[in-house]
Amino acid sequence: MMEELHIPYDLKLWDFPDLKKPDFEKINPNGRTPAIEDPNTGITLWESGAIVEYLIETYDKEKKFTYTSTPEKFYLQQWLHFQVSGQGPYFGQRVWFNVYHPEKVPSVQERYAGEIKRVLTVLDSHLKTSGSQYLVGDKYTYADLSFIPWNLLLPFAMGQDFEAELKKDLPSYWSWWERISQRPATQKIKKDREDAMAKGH
Ligand SMILES: N[C@@H](CCC(=O)N[C@@H](CS)C(=O)NCC(=O)O)C(=O)O
Repeated sequence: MMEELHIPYDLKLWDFPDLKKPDFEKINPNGRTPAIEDPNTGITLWESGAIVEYLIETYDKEKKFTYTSTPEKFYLQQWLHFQVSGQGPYFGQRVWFNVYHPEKVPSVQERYAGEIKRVLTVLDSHLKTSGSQYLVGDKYTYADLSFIPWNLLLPFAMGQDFEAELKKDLPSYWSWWERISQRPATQKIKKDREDAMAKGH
């Protein structure tokens, strides 16, 4: 969101064990990323959905990535809530049980793999039915954007062949994903994240 809005920012990377220590818990008592500190307003904020809404309301003065009309503004909230409660947790649990959990539990790994495909199928059928290029109306908004960080991790969460499967099975989703993932702001954060992961973060 900050890249799209051209808001200058410093990115501070935290390693997982440090998130549950006092230095980070002062920023987010829930000990999870993302969180922001905005020196322009003095606000400290956590929960990705609240951060996105704050950035839009504070910095998107031209309403480039949002709507103020009804019902569009509520549809934006609907997709953001779906991302936060539907996409984020399922994708996150898949990564946890695939990569970090001390035992392999195939039925649990399959459960979250199935949920990932189901969540993406919801996006696909909406895009197919609406015939629109974006989730709400014909404008790229914070609703589309909110799905990017987890989607970029799909090859890591689901394996390298998964994107070919999506291209075949969910064509409306796939053309939407190509459209939004090719944006310069998305490419920039993708590279930043790959560089951070290569350095062991
Ligand atoms: N509902 C939160 C979820 C945050 C979340 O799960 N963050 C993960 C990012 S990978 C995290 O910090 N995990 C590390 C941990 O739980 O220790 C949001 O949307 O901001």
